[in-house]
Amino acid sequence: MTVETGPGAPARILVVDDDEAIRRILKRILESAGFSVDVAGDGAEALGLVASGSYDAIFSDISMPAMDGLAMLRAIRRYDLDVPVVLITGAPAMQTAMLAIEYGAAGYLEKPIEPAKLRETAQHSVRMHALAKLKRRALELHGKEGLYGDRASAETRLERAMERMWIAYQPIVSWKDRRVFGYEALLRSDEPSLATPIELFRVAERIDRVGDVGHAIRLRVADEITRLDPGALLFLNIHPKDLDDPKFVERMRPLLPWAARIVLEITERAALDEVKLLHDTIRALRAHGFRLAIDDLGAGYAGLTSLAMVEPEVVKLDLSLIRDVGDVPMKGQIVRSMIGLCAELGMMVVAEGVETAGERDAIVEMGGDLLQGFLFAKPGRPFPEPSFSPKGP
Ligand code: G
Ligand code: MN
Repeated sequence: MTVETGPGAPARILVVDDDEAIRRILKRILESAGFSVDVAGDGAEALGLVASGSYDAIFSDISMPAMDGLAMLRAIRRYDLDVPVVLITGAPAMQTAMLAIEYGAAGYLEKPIEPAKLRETAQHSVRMHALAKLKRRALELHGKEGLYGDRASAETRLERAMERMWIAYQPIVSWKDRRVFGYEALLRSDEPSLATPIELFRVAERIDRVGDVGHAIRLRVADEITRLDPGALLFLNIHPKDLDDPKFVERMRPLLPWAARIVLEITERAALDEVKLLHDTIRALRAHGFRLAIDDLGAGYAGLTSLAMVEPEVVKLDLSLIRDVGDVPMKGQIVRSMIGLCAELGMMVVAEGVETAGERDAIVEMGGDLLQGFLFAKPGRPFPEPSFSPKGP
């Protein structure tokens, strides 16, 4: 059996441990599972190998003389931003394990290592790496948009916009079932200069009111979800700043009764590794029953962080990847592989911004089923019915 990441070549794994016997055992288990395995006896040797070759995953002991696993992890990131590093801990060291995740480890394994668990983790890491690499390629397909536009009287304009805000809902459909899978809630305002969420949040960020805007949205959604068909999920965007607010989970209270029907979307457009409380917030949200999605995948930051830290239930492919997906071979390849990998990782995939029957058919042919976009319905007052006719509305 061979574990492949691309055409032909088996996935490459590096094992780092100062104990020769452990290196040999791990190598044998992984090789019998079809991986190509190199070993290193310490951090310095490992770094030399990483600098000169590329690996799909690295398994490393945490406590080693000279350079420990965490220090090595930091050094590795200078050569390779994406490669998943799984740290191996001796004693049940929750503290170290959490630290490892904070430093960007893809996961950790406890000794003694069970072969099945090792193989499964290797397989998972290799797929995560492939997905991270695809994301980086997706980013290269398009340039990034500019960020700022300065204006005065932000306070007043934000107040006015908030008084005139409403929530638009856009259906996400299951194409094979021809039914509504859920709705994404989208902020709108009748204040013309701040009509879109991007502009409104840009101003809110400047005057530190992001938390209040989010709260107002959630209150409105909590009210409107009572009228939503119980079979439909509700997708709600979360601002990255919210994730760093110690009061955030408490402020989600109005939505707690519906947590099991709510998928919180975390955008890739922000750098999640700067969110210090990400880990705690995510854990608390999950404990309440919320599910999580990575939004705008393929449009934001490259790298593994968002996927590894969030391990989302749902991945939403950015509309820039979906546009003309059937006609641009490079996009087609990326999207097809993303859909396949997400399925293997147990993540649901939503294709965003589907505008034409051609895009829809291309995605469906690639194995995608959950679709959102103007082809089915524009965002509108609660709750617009999608159109399933061949050409769309
Ligand atoms: O970043 P996020 O994915 O949450 O934003 C969704 C945005 O995409 C909404 O503002 C929505 O109006 C817009 N949108 C939804 N469907 C389509 C579509 O088919 N085409 C385009 N161009 N935009 C869309
Ligand atoms: Mn979204």
